[in-house]
Amino acid sequence: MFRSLVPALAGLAALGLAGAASAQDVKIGLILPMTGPSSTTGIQQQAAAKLFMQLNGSTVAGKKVELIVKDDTGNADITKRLAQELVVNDKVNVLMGFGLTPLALAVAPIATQAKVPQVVTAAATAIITEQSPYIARTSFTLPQATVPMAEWAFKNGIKSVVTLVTDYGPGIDAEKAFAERFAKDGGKVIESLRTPLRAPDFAPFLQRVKDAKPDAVFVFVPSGFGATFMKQFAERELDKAGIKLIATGDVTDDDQLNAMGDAALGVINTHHYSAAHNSPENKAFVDAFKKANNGMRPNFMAVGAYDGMQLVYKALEKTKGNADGTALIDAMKGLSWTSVRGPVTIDPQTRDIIQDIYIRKVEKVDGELYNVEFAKIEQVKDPVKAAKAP
Ligand code: VNL
Repeated sequence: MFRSLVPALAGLAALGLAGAASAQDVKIGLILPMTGPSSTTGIQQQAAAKLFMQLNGSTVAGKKVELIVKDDTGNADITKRLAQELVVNDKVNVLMGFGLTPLALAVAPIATQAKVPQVVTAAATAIITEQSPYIARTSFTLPQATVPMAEWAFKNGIKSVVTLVTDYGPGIDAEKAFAERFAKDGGKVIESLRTPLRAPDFAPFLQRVKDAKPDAVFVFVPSGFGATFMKQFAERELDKAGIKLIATGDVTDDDQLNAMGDAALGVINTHHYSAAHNSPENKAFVDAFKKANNGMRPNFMAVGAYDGMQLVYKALEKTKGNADGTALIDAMKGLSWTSVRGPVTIDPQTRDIIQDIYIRKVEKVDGELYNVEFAKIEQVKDPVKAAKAP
């Protein structure tokens, strides 16, 4: 099969058809859940990657950049097959995307074996970047976003908490990071609840929270599930029972926040990006994104993909257009830029992103709900890896 291709390729080369385009092009295989339960992540990330190319051009360091988008539907077996096909058939120089942790993990061995950089723009379990030396991440880690929430909670009079997280990698990271930090400060997690990833019904869990009577419930659900959660939270009237809601910004996701209604008002949460972030770069980004996408507001997923593209472009500039996988991942280490979220750096040791984490409160601004930033912790590294560092 392989041998029979050789004469055909030689024939094409003789005609001047093969080689020319592929030697010049840099191909990015963007694998996302465009359909299925996490489709909002795919839709946001694809829109952002395309916008980046619209605004920055499709040529960098003399190379033409080609984006190939594939829908894995959120199924890790499909992600893996698509990554293999993109590497073997399309000869992509970069694999990008990965909407959920299991999807990112499924591709790590392929990145290692093929020596192709895997830029993780969404998935956020801390261990992901440790699964291959070819992984770099432009999203965040759950411990990075969660520790500041635990710190803020204790300082602001919350002494007992029930944690409620989605039962897989990022949720377990959030549960653990919250409990450790909160206990260290003197707080008490009185119950740790985990909800299923698929088709979650939060009602019975919220009833258990209500019965436990904590000062607050700390919640993580992945992007796309916040609205369902908030509806059930409001129905159970936990607020009227005096139980505060605190969360990572995945819950008060910009993609759905406006649809959540007044139940979300006042929720304190911590994250790395808000569409309301006050900077000229972000204002221009939000305007351009809305304009290109029928008014859709960008969320933190969009920004992860926008910065994923930024990272590849910056790495190509640094290598002067050399798209060799090892050269590219090496070039990514230590890169810094002003993201629409604020200043960021790819940690040269861990290949995770170092960024500001903001404490925000859901407020109405000009009739729309936003996560309004009121404090920030500067240049936060993933605390799990920072604790392990020599
Ligand atoms: C993950 C983490 C996915 C945070 C998310 O939304 C999120 C993950 C889809 O690592 O699977 O908000």
